[in-house]
Amino acid sequence: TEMEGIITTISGLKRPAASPSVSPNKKTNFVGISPMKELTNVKTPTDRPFRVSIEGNIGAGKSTLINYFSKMPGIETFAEPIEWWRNVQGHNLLDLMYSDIHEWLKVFQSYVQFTRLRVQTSKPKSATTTVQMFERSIQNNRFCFLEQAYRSGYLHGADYAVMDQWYRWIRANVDISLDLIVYLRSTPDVVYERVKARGRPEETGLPLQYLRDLHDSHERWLMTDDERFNTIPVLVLDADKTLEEIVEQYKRNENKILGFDKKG
Ligand code: D5M
Ligand code: MG
Repeated sequence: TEMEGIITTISGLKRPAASPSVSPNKKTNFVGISPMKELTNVKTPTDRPFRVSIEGNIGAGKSTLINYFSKMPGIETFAEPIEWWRNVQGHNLLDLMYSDIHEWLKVFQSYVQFTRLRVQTSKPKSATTTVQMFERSIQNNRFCFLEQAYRSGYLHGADYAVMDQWYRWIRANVDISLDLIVYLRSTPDVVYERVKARGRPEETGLPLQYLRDLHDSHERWLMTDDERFNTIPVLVLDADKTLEEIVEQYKRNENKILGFDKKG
């Protein structure tokens, strides 16, 4: 059936609007600053394209999904700007980060946030653009990687606080809203094998534990009903399957992924 392969379907569509006052004593998934929903000055334009972000662990199949949809008319796809990270005026920031994470994660986080903001605020290239599809998001950077970095002790509380302040200002003043998150949910051992097989030079020596932590971080962010962590609807797909089966899931869920279910 159409539902096969979906663990949870659009878990957040009917969530009530978040109350701006959240008790500070309420149990939190987050170690540091709770990502409370804030009042924003930004009104999401009703005529902008449907914005969907593809999320998941390293090696989960995000690029495969992006490639699959990139050939369709009206859909603009934005692969992760990894080439920007590899060449910042000649510096390979991705490589520096993996070779000395304590030293380089800070500036890497800061640069990733900047590049994601640039990508996510792209004006539609044409009047016929109905969907903008992103490989990861500025929300991912804030609630997944930054959170993990702080939790793992790679970031000082002060670094974390500065990044959080930036994020809050951006959210309050720029339209970074997303309509849907597609979460390619995987098992760390499975993606570990894929990452090894892919053999991206910067990622050689990436420990399984890092992928486990990153997995937990995605789970805390997306597999929760607590609207302080995520207010965006989530479609969960099983990314442990073979590549062919994963593409089948994309096909079966095409209308949801492209927002056609919501219209009309
Ligand atoms: O690969 C994207 C690569 O970039 C992977 O090595 C993870 C890394 N990445 C992406 N965003 C961040 C942040 N914010 N912090 C640290 N590392 C990051 P992919 O296979 O597309 O997942
Ligand atoms: Mg990728």
